[in-house]
Amino acid sequence: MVELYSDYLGLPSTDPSRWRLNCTSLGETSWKYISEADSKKIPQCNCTKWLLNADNFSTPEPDVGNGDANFKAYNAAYNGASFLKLLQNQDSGTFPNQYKGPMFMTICYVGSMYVGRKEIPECEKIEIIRYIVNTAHPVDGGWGLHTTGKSTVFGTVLNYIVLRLLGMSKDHVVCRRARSTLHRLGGAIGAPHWGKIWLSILNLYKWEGVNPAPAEFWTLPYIVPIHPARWWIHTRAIYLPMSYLCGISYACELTPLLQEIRNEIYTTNFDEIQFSKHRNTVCQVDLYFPHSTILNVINSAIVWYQNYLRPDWLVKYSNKKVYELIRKEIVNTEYLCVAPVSAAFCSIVTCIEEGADSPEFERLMEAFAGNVFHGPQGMTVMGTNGSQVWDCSFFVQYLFMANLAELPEFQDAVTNAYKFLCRSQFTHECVSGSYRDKRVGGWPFSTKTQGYTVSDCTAEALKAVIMVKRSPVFAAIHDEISEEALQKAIDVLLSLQNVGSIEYGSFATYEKIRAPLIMEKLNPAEVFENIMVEYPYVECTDSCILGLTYFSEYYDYRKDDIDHSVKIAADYIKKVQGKDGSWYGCWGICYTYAGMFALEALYTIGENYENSEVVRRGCDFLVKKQLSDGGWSESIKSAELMCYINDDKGSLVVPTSWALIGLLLADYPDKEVIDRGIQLLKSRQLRSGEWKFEQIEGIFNHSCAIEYPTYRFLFPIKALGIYAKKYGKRAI
Ligand code: LAN
Repeated sequence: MVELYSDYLGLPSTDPSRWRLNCTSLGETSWKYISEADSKKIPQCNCTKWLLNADNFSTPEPDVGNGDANFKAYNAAYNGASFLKLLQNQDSGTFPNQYKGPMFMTICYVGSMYVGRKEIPECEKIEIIRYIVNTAHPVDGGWGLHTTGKSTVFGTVLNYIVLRLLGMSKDHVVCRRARSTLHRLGGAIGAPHWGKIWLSILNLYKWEGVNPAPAEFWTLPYIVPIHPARWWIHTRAIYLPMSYLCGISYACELTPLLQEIRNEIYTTNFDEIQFSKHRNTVCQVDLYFPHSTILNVINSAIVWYQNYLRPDWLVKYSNKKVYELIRKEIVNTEYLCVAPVSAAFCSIVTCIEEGADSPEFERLMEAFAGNVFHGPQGMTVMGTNGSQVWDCSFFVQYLFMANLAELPEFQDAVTNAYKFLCRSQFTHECVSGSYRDKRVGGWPFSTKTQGYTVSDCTAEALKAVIMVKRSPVFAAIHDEISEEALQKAIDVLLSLQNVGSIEYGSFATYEKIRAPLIMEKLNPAEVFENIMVEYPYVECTDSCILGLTYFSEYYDYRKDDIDHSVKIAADYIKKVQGKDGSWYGCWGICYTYAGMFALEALYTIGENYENSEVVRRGCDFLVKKQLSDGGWSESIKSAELMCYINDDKGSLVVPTSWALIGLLLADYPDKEVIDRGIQLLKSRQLRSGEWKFEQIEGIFNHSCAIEYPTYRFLFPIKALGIYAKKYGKRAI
């Protein structure tokens, strides 16, 4: 059992056996704390027990367990899949998990509820406090941008405020330690832009000290290259409601509690702070991406314009346009919004426009529950409302790749995941005027409700669905999705490929690149990089190749277009390979992640170690990084510093699997290298088939780590399965 800081401190906790996870057929989750009497009547499902670390979680008893003399890679893949099957939710077919890591999300829930004067249920309060306490930095008691980061002003001030809003006393040791770290870092005055925005909304800072986000941008014609609708989906979704709030300098009512907090988070007296001088004051520890000079000049000009020229009517006019767009986002995502940060700001705007008691605000807060997730350390707000489609696509594919999907004992699990994918494909377009692309045929990362197509999620889901449709064993469910629906997915994928000169052939995340990459110079967020516009991503490009090539193996639709698309995508991948043979990954950590994707893409177009220089260099890079125990290890620092760095913890299961998959698919000739990696994966597996959490696997925007709890099952199963398929069931 992990020792939790909250237990050590004697903080209250709820009874894990009373929590129930509700999951709709579309994969939307919400947690309910039921009464003791009900909890005796309504059973808690096995996957929920696992999520909460319950003692009575029942694990499979394997035929051949780890430690037995004839325990081979095949058995390890089999046991891993048997274990993962237990984590599948029966109502949806998904693998619900606490998709956590970022430490600036919980304020979104607690802050909007506070602004709307809605009470958070006691059971949630207790668990949110526990999560924050349990993720405090062990040495200084502060919080970082993400759970494994150093303490920053951003993380510390926001989580401190959450604790205080939820009722923790300022004299509690947790608050005292956090406050002293916050003061050591210079106090709340050094919060980055988004931190300052939250502080201002909560009346803990003054808007004149916040860099501007003028709503007027939204009134420009789309043809203007810097129009916000050309920005990356997340950034524009966040700046949209933010610009409304900036425009009216919204601050919630100053309650006695907020008054107290004002006196706690600064190193000087609140009333003496000249906020307008602190627009650009950002603590050095927080600063990952400093402002460009051009941004500072533009900001000063806008501030001057806002102070001396800006007519009231223009603010009203722009905010009206902004609110219309917010309404469209709400409709397109059934009140969820693209992700929690924008959801919170949209909720606050709605609260202002419609009132705290309006059904609109209530529905937004209800939908927000999809982002709130419980776990052994407590409850938190996740990076998105889950990773449902992404996980199910991999589950289906990797069970096929490991020759397990068609075994009777896995057919139900594959069927459930497949049906979920079929239900999750987009079937209707966004309302017009939302600045959104056509989405029918696409797939999202999480749920259909969330509503945003992602290029690689579409490609991976498409591949998974075709695998089931090609298998005679699954004949009864082939018609769950029509061939025409697959063709629509192809249309979406082809429409997403970039054709600009620098990024020719690549794929970005949600849309084609809509604005020049140089726009990054205007990135105001200070703590993230590559957020302004879409960028070409090697992993997304790789996945798209997988989806496109797999489709065209079995169907004739748009063959020439697909061939051309795959060719230019592969050229792009080759072009961006580093001199040392590596690829830099943006969504997983980091070179091992991207290496796997690139080598798999090249494998599908027939390139391997024998016949391709690019593949050879890719493999040699990975092999050089193998550690003496046969495993691979990669640290989040790789992503931040853009060079390969091992993690302090030594070999890790997930990067080892990534490297092995790349080498196996590339037909790397030295089997000894691969055998040693396979041994490591086997040695880390428990007899039940489980692999325990070792290290955070994902990243975004170069600086923020995020956990993918299913990766430590999916990728070892894939690696072990491909190995067993290639070298036989009796190989090590
Ligand atoms: C994700 C998670 C999944 C991820 C992959 C599918 C793995 C990737 O290949 C494409 C990009 C995507 C969809 C992605 C984009 C950015 C997200 C949504 C996240 C990393 C999860 C959280 C993050 C979101 C931007 C968080 C909000 C913070 C901002 C800096 C805007």
